[in-house]
Amino acid sequence: MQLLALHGPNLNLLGTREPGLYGSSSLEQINAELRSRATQLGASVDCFQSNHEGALVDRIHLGRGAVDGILINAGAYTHTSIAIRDALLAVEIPYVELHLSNTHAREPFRHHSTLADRAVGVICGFGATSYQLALEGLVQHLRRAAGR
Ligand code: CA2
Repeated sequence: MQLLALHGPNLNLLGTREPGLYGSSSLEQINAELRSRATQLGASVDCFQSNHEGALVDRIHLGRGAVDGILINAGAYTHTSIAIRDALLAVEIPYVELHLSNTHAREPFRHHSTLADRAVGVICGFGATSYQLALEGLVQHLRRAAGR
C-alpha cells in the first residue's frame, strides 16, 4: 500500500514557532513517525511539503496510478483552494484531510474547507497525533475497500 502525505504552506516551520498552536514537533519528526507507523501497518508513505499551490497540484497528479491514498494537511489552502480540490478529485485517489489545530475552534474563515466534503474523513485538533490518527483511518479505509 503506497501512501502520500502532503503538507501545505508554512508547515515547514513546525517546531520553530507557535508551539502553543501547532505543537513542538518538527515536520521531519512528524514524517519520521508517519513512515515508522506506516511500515508497522504494512504501508509505505512518501512525504512532500510545499508553500506553492501549483507544486501541491503537480505532486497530486504524479500520484495517479501510483498512490493508493493521500493524507493532506493543505494548511491555509484548505480554506481557499479549488485547484487542490480539483486535483484530488481528478486523480480519484481517496484522501483524508487533517489539521494540527481544531480549525472549528478558530476564526470563522478556517471553518470552511474546499476538501472536506469529498474526503474519506477529516481529523483536526490533536496536534501531531492528527497525522497518526489520519494514517490509521486511511489504511483501515483502504483495506476495507480492497476487501482485506
Ligand atoms: O491546524 C492546521 O494544521 C492548519 O492546517 C495549519 C495552517 C492553518 O492555516 C490552517 O487553518 C490549519 C497554518 C500552518 C502554519 O504553520 C506554522 C507552523 C509553525 C509556525 C508558524 C506557522
